[in-house]
Amino acid sequence: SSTNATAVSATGNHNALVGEKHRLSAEIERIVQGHLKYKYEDVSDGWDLIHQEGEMKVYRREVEENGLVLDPMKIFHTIKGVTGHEICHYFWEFQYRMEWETTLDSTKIIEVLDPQTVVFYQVHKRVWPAAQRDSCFWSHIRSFTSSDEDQPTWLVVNYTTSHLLAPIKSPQVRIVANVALICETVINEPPLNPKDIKRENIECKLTYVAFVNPGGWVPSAALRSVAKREYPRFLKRFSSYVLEQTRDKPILF
Ligand code: H15
Repeated sequence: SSTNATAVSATGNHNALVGEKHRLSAEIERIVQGHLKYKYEDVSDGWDLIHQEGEMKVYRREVEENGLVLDPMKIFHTIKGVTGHEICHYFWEFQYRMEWETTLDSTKIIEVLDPQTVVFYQVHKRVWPAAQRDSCFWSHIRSFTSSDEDQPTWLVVNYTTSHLLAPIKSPQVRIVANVALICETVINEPPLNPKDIKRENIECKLTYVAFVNPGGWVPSAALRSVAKREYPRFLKRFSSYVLEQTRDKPILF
């Protein structure tokens, strides 16, 4: 249940119209394009496959800066029976967050920038022996169609931002992150009439990338073992949540 999920009344931005420019438009464009380019970077060099389970492959690149672990993560997964639109819908929409997230104490929307972009403030569960963490990030959802494919690609990007409604209050430590979920929909053995496409004909190929700076100090070994356990756990739980939510609903292309 979403007892800890509070929506601040669709805040001050009365100009939240589709396509409308706002103070974060240029940054969002730059970060989104960066992810799309990076998505095709291959994982053979410098990346370690740290977990594999069914269709899911979890890669990590070990990076440390001043003794702080900043390991980028890259996960590939294929989920049968759902579309990329459905996966991104349940990942982006505030109302479902507390139903699949197990690593949060609370989540709220503190600003609506446009119909595809909101600012979240989240308090994270203490998963390691250190100060509690929080995060403040814009979250943007979009779809686009490249010429050689009929199904659109869907993507959600979560990117740390500062906000007047989310001041840093020590001893709480702020997580800095740049996370993207990119989804492509594949239709297998497409029936002649698109109306006849069944869930058994579709699958979603997803890429989840995370650049996370946990802030403060965290022991490297502890953080790495938490990450190795928690990322696959999140993707398994989230994908079964989406399967369960969509099972008896019409397909959202
Ligand atoms: O992506 C995930 N969750 C979303 C929606 O809640 C938020 C996330 C984000 C986190 C921090 C800052 C900005 C945005 O995108 C699923 C996250 C699964 C995390 C698995 C736990 C890993 C523990 C080690 C890293 C600590 C930082 C948490 C990401």
